[in-house]
Amino acid sequence: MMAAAADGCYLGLDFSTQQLKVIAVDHNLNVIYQNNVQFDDELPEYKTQGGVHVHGDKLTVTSPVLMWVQALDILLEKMKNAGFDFGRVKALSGSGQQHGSVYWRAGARQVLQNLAYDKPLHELLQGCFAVADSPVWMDSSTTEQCQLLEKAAGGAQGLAEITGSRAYERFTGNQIAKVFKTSPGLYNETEKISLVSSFAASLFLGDYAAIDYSDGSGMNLMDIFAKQWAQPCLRATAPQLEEKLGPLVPSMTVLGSVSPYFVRRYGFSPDCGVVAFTGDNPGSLAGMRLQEGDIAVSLGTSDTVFLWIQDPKPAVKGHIFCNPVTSQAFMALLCFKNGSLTRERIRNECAEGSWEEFSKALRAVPMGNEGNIGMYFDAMEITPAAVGVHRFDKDDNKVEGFPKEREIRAVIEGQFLAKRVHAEQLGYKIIPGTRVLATGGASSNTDILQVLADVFNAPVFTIDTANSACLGCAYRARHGLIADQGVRFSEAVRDAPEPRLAVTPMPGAEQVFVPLLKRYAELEEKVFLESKQ
Ligand code: 5FX
Repeated sequence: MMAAAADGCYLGLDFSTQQLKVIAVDHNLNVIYQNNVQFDDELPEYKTQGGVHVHGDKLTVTSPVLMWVQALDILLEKMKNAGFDFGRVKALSGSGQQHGSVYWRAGARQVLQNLAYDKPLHELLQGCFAVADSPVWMDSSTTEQCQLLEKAAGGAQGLAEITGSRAYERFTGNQIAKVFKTSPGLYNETEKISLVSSFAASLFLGDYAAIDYSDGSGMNLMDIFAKQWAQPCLRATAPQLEEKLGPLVPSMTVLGSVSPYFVRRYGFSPDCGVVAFTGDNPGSLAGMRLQEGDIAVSLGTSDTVFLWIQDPKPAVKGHIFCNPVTSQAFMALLCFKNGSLTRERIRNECAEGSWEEFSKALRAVPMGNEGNIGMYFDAMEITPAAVGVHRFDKDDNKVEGFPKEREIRAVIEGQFLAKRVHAEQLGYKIIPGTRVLATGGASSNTDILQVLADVFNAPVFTIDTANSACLGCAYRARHGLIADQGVRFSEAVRDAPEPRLAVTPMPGAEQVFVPLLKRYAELEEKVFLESKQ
């Protein structure tokens, strides 16, 4: 029997690096169920550490694809045993770690379309993968392939202007090129290549699922503006690639209904829709309900920034992806390696290891740090590729050190100036109504958030993102069912919990930080060029 609309619920799944997660939300977007399967602990026979195998060269990193399939068997059994009513699920969607790839052997589609419901998926699909160990995002073994691809696309900037990113080792095209080069036999046996996201959608669909625009943007193979495969990139990667990749679709597409296997084995409704799966970062953008002008800043071991961008300018730093909740916009992703470890080092050296003392110092020195600027790249930074500590006085002279309180303000202001500078270089614009959404460890410190609000001249909200990709995909499942009626994602998720307002910018912040942003950009470029020599 069909569940009444008000009884309906939506599932979001996240095939992430270390675990498979599920969240169910009801019609009002309240979370009604969540569970997970940890790969290392619950599937020890695959002998992964953190969900992956790091190979002898330390550069090659893979995960067994059958482990992901078996994790889904376990998760659905857990849900069944907990009495979860699959018949209520009106639609499901999901996300996968970005960039990873799955190689389906010729004949696998037939198997997917004819799954016997009395057997678990991992038994049925055992012979379906030409490459048993899928390359994942942690792999960095494809430098040679990256160089060849950039050459074919007119250089790093040329490639970025087509695909949204310069060549990155972990991006799928370069991984596919390596499979073709090192195992041409396996490549030729492959009838279909999926991303982790579209592979997971294929399991539910009982057929090959299309790659969505947003996760497809993490491959170095897609023209993100034309929303088509970029032919020069395909040609430079491997033969017959377009056939193996199949079509690209908008991220909110309903791909079809769940396969009869799930109806008979678990009691899903035959009408339960499968909405295109996407990457975990796009999934998080949906979970945080980022809107035009918003920026999300995750303050963790490394700091990550997500942006909603209307008119992107791809660069050799950062990534532009198609936006997962509307085909009319883009998102950008920036990674900063020196995050909380650097903040903690300065806290230990300048505030006797105390966050309270650290906060006191932030309050004691006026915003703008009297024109002093610092860059603290303890480890080789990603954005920009530079290393070392670099301090400048108000006249841009290099200085050896700052007094302790100034050093504390310099590290926090420097980190946030960098985020705004690089965001704006990618085409991001702060507009009236812009919100900064802060997450991660340091987002519990209001004095740090005050600096963030001042540098962006925008209010800062805090948000819990522990499961944002998974939650975002439950929201996307709901939106997918009504997107073709012209309902926007933001309207579909209006009832979801709001982020909490933490701080607003101080009066005069913009006047202080506009000149500092300009100086920071120039000084950082100088540091970057010096680092290259
Ligand atoms: C993004 O480009 C990444 O490589 C990672 O954030 C993965 O998506 C993690 F799953």
